[in-house]
Amino acid sequence: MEILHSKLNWQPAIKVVAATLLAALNASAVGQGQPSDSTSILSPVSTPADSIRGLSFFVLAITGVIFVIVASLLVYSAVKFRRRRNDDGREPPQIYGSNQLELAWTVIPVLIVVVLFLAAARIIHVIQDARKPANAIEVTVVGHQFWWEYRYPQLGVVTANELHVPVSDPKDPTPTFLTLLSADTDHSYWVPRLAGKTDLIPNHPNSMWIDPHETGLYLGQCAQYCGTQHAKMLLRVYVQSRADFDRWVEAEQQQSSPASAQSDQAAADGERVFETTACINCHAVRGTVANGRFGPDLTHLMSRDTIASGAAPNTPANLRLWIQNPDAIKPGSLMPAMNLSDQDFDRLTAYLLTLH
Ligand code: HEC
Ligand SMILES: [Cu+2]
Repeated sequence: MEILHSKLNWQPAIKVVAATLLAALNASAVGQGQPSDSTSILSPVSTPADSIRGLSFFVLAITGVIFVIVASLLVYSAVKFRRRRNDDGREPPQIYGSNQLELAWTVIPVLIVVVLFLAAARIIHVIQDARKPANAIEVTVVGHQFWWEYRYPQLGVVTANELHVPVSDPKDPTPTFLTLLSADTDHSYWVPRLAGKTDLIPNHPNSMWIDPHETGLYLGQCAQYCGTQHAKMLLRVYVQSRADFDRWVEAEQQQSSPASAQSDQAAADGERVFETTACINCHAVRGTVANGRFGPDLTHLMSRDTIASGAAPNTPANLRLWIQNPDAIKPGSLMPAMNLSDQDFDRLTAYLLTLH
């Protein structure tokens, strides 16, 4: 009894819960506070996402009208024909076989379903049967547990986790067509402001396209449970002006100059450690003996803002932590902790920092 009476003050607790919920909503809607970070399906910047939003509103409007009509009739009947105190208990008159009524409630729903079907079929056609213009950018996306590989076959560029595409001017569209493959299990590509979800399935190439008409960073997430670190398999799409994109491509096409050619002794030592340990079995650095494909291509590691598929910002401290103990950032990631000396980790980090 005493406990019941000692008045628990719930107000602060409720405030904390509300604030947390709001913060979570906010974070998912606007990322780091910039509108372009938003992942809201309600603010599309690309034709497929735009068509999907239009279709959703159309379906919502029709079903909304049906809901309002049915709910009003229901409430009206429940109130009007409720049992009253002076009720004589007799059944109301039973009416059978009204052809008009039967026809109406068969034909009208059939028509509604046909309209919804045609509207959806039209959008599916617009998105899936879009023709690829000659100047489209082509990217092959390979889903891995738990990161994204991006290959630009026309441009000779290979990178990871951060997709760069040019903005597409509606007057002179330069869309990007993605071929979706998987190296292991099912993943799903979903950047809500750019397009709907498409799965990456082993041995079954899928495709999708985007034509973002605003520059900015658009975020997404692997949308198909693919293992322990599925939640840290984040998507980052950088939509750039054509000039910025071309500059990025040109930089990515370069081989990085060997660290041994630079004056930094630690980096040169780190390069030797890198090339004599298992790193090279899983990672590629173009122009060196490292040509593994199990992990991300590291040729231009430092051109990326994040490491480990968006799990951490790409800072020297995070890089060192990552190679020493990947599980500290991404428990269950498929990169093993390498068990080297502290000095070797310092050297390796110095080397990685030269991979511009
Ligand atoms: C058994 C294969 C394997 C070995 C060996 C390995 N890695 Fe990795 N590495 C991976 C995988 C897989 C990832 C991606 C992990 C993820 O994001 O889930 C990765 C990610 C990385 C990243 C982050 C890249 C990015 O852009 O996100 C760096 C840096 C890296 N490894 C460096 C190294 C270094 C240095 C060594 C050697 C000391 C090494 N790795 C050894 C498989 C390996
Ligand atoms: Cu995945």
